[in-house]
Amino acid sequence: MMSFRSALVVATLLMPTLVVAGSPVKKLVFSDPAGDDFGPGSYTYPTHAVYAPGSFDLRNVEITDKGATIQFKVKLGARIKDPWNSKDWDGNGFSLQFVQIYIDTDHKAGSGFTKPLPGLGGAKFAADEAWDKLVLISPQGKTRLGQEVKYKARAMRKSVVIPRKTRARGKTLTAIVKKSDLGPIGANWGIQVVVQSNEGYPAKKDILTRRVNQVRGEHRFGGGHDTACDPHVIDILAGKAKGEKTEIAAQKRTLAYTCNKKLATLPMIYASKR
Ligand SMILES: [Ca+2]
Ligand SMILES: [Ca+2]
Repeated sequence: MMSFRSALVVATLLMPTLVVAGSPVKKLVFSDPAGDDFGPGSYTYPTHAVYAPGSFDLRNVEITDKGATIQFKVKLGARIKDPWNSKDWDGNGFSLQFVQIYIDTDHKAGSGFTKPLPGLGGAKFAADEAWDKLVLISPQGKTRLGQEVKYKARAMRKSVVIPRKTRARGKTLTAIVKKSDLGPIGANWGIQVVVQSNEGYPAKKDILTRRVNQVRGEHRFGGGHDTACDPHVIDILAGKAKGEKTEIAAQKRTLAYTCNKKLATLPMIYASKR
């Protein structure tokens, strides 16, 4: 029989494991393959020269605990430029991209939102993968971004996190979020990262996103549908989000849609299940 003393030793040895399993983590990393910046498989970039190949091709996402802040780094397939001089509109040093990071913090059905932010066309999250927090990495200044969310997504506004700082360097966008706005990084968090394009003159109910039409235009994506029944997302995380080629097929499957019948699904990728 185990003595009280040795039982205590066993309990002490077990404890750190239990604590680690439920503890916050320092860092989460997700990757995405190259060349799948085409939504469900058919989308094409707008024709204007500013939309350089790879500009919306998601490659890598790093979420890092920095103490009082959480840092989000999103790497794309092309150098990030500022062709529309964002300084003129109180922007963040880039023009074209708009990245939305959806986080399921509790993995509970009925907790969170299954609809994405307005402007992603026909797309949903599964009921048990509803999002609780959304970090917006936009070239728009905080005031404009805050107003858009307040007026067009009133019910979601308390779950939307606007970073303290957003900047671009090389192929990478970096956003710094207050930890008090988000909480520590959970080992069981589910993540989805949607790459869209910043549209300063969006359709009435859309939040700063560029539409996808059937035929592409100078500033419209093509290969979708002229009503917003198609998912207005250019690249997303899919499969296990390790950057493997098979994730391209997984993305096509999950974004498959039929207008007025079946919405595209934005999957959550759970860090603990990869
Ligand atoms: Ca990609
Ligand atoms: Ca992808």
